[in-house]
Amino acid sequence: MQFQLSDEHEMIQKMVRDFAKNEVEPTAAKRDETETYDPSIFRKMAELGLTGIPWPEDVGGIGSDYLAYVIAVEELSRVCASTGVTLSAHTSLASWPIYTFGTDEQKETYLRPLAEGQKIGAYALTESGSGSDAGGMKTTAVKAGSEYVLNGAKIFITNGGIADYYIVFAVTDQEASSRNTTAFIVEKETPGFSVGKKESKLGIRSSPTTEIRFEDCRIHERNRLGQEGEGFKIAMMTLDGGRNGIAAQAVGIAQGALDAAVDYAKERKQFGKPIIQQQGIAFKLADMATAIEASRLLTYQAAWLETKGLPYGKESAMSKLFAGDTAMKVTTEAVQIFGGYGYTKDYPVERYMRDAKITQIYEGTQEIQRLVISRKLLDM
Ligand code: COS
Repeated sequence: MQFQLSDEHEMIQKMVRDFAKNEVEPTAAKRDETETYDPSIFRKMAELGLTGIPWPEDVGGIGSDYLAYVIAVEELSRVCASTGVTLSAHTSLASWPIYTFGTDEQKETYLRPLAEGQKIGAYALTESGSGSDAGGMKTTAVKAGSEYVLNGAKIFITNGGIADYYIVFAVTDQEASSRNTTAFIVEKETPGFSVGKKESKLGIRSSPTTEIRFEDCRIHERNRLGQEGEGFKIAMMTLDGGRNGIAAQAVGIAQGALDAAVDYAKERKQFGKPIIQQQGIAFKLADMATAIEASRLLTYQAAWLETKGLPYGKESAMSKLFAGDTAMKVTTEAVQIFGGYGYTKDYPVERYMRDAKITQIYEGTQEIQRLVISRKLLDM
């Protein structure tokens, strides 16, 4: 066992930290306020190779691993959680299933441009009537010759509207159980595909979240991902890794809030001395730092397991559960340390607190993570 990052991981960490500081942080508050997605940031991430971190070079990636990927999401989220989730959904939710289940042709046609960052990816599972009960989806895909005709709508799609390719799950056999679901790669230009309502959100406001619709949307069978009926398993396996990306986002948000709180506590004086010299504040900071470190270790461990080809579903549910709760607690404490100033937009901690909340909800609520963990424990 060793707890040291390799030279390659340290190099990626430094590169993303510098990039985040210089290119992402300066506009983070403004983009949050105006709910604006900035495509130039994704383009710059592509130039640095961040859009294809874990994929081999022969499919357009940089040949690194899942640990490097979560480090990148963490460092981006430390200054801007919206940018963190843009990369996380693109990598874990869209590129991963193509890398894992795609044919050689699908990898060449879709994974390569995603990995190289010429295209953006998204994942479409949730519907208005099926959130936690993902198997209850109603979107259908009916076979017609060599095509499938998709009808229905998906909601809360991260990268909605900005994505070029969507991994879409639809019921292919309505007579069978709702599990009889199939996955498809849908291009945004496909007739019958459209982007619906854009959500106005509490946090991650510069990451677009939209509805997407399918009206007699014809998808050729060469764009079916995996086998017919294999979609629910693909959806679940994709989320196993995606959850660790969200854990990394939560670690980054919490670290960003702690950094701000430490700096503030060193400067701010009350009762004639810096507040950091007061035990109530110093101990709060100690608890925050300890919870963040534990979250980081869980997250890096799950990424390491995935890189080694070992089971990681339970561990990534644990990392998201613990890191998400930590992010919420730490950011709330950071606002408390800033006092009244923390409640204003003059400081970044209120943004961190708003951004943290979603890490307890998306890619499976904390309740779903407990379900996944307990089922693994009880072998159910
Ligand atoms: N990997 C591989 N296969 C999996 C799996 C996983 N992680 N999880 C479930 N499966 C398989 C099961 O093995 C089962 O296969 P069989 O039908 O061959 O036995 C099938 O999928 C159905 O599994 P299960 O019975 O556990 O399904 P449930 O309806 O009970 O749902 C939960 C399981 C609740 C865990 C699932 O619906 C879930 O994760 N919900 C949350 C969805 C979510 O995270 N949404 C956010 C979307 S992104 S913002």
